[in-house]
Amino acid sequence: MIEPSLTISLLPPNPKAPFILGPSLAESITTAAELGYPAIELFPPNLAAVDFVELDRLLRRHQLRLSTIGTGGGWVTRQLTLIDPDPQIRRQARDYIAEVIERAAARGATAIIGSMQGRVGTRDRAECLSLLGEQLTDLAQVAATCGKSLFYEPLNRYETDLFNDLDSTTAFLANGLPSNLQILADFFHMNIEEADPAAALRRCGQRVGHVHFVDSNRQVPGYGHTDFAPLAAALTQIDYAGYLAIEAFPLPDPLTAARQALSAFHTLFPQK
Ligand code: LER
Ligand code: MN
Repeated sequence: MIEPSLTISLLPPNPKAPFILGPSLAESITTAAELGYPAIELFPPNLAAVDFVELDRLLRRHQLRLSTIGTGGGWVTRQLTLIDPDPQIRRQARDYIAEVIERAAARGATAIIGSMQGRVGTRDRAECLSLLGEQLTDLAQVAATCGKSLFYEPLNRYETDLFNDLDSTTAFLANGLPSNLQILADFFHMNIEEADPAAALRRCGQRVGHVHFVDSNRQVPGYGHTDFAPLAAALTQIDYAGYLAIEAFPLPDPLTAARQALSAFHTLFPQK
């Protein structure tokens, strides 16, 4: 089954960051449940910022699931990346993501690696890819021990020079990396990088593990110019059965954005 999930950031509110609700966990979870969302995606600045006892209590009380936890806080607040030239920083990045994987898995959720992948810049690309491959293999093993996948997200060219589209990411992962590494297809990045986003989804097939459901301008679906019907058809065709997480700017305001995204979701995937 394809289901929507609403992003909650625990960072101070910022209309330029692609998260709908936050920073109060209690208020955000209550709102997500009242609007009719079945799940949330959490973006914490770090793990100390998450009161997991409170999170579990709120999820239970509102019968919501945790779909995913983003690790980007490790980059935003500590500038940690998996391919940093300094082995100590690489180790800290790995340890942070490993802990997110375990905390997420304890709640049935999956961790996301987005901006913590880093950038090659002026360094040797082969060396950076080798570091990335080693780190992802290690972290995929941590996820496998918890019985979970690990989501790796290709980002547009302005955010990384590692992998920008689904084909190159698939080729990298298929070259000997663990099969529980799945791809997060973010429709905003895909709008910039893919010649034909629906065809790219179809080629990626079962490797698609998670989706960021967002319009061309990073607003919620319906506020940009993406044609979502072919994307929804492609997801159905590949038997996608995961979440569509609304990772978008909270515009014109968080509540309107959350309602609009849910309505766009139900139009594309009518309940049978
Ligand atoms: C994270 O999911 C993402 O899409 C990146 O652009 C970082 O914000
Ligand atoms: Mn994303």
